Amino acid sequence: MEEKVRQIREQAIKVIHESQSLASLDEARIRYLGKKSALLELLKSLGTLPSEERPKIGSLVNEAKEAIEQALRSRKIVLMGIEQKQRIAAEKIDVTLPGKGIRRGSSHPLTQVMAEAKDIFLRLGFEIAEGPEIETEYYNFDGLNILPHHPSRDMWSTFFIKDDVLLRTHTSPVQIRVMEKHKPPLAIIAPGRVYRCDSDATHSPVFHQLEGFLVDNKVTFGDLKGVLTDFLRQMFGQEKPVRFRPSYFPFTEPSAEVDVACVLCNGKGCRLCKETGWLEILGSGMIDPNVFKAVGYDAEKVSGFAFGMGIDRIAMLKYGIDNIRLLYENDLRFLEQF
Ligand code: FA5
Repeated sequence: MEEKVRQIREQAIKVIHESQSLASLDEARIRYLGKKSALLELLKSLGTLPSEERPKIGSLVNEAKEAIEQALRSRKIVLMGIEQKQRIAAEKIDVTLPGKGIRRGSSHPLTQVMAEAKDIFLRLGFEIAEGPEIETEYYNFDGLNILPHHPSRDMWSTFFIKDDVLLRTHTSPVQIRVMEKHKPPLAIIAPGRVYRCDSDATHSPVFHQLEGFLVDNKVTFGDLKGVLTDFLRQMFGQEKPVRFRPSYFPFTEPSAEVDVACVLCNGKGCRLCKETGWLEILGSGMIDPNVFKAVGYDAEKVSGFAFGMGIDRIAMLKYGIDNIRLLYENDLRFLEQF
């Protein structure tokens, strides 16, 4: 019996030392210490031995069990170390491989031009105001002296939502909204998206305007020209040909539009500028007394100028873009150039 216990113990320790993986070590544990192991069978058969032999064999079996458990623990530590090393070697990153590279994005040209235009006016002391893109007929037209049934309404091809509600056709409604709430002096810009039923190389059904207006008690047309000339020089540089041209808007009197030399022909005349050599970028003028009346100002005491510029047109002129649609197609080959 003693010999049998010794044999089991030696064989178990040998098998444990020779185990090459945690899985085979676990198999050895089940085989030598599990419910069906030879050692457990021996313990169960202790009762069949003469009583004077039982304590001795019992303690031999227990010693063998402890020795096997100790061998299992030590081998497990060794095997875990080996397996960890193998895993680290397999997962090793080759830092010399070329990287995937990060593609850098950039702001949309319209965002860039809008930011630049806002910056110029903020430096001149203007503050930013906003208004809704879904407007009422009153703010888009009536308040701006564009009365119902007056032919001047045809200047804006309007998307109506219902009788009195429309997509704003310009940013000028913000003039009324701000002046209704605040007293002069005011120097405000209102950037935003506007909508018109228009579409060709220089007209888009959705485009961007930047409205500006300044109201105080002795504002002159000279102030309007000074501010806009300063803006145009900062935006396009000293060299770019620009011109002021008399015009008409129901909410300004007198009125003027500003043109910049055409992006495609630089003034010679082509299909884009309809052979004029110029592209119109903004409308402007001295605020009409009827607008002041609509917001409750005393038209005898206050005066002011206003302008509304097309940001898309400015982007076309600045970057030499010959079709406004390119700004809305989101073609990465186009956008990556900015
Ligand atoms: C207006 O919208 C006036 N509210 C501007 C104004 C404000 C005048 C304050 C006086 C005082 P107009 O319709 O001309 O004006 O548009 C102004 C500018 O928006 C144009 O000069 C042009 O640059 C741009 N624009 C007009 N329609 C389109 C369009 N469909 N697509 C792209 N840009 C456009």
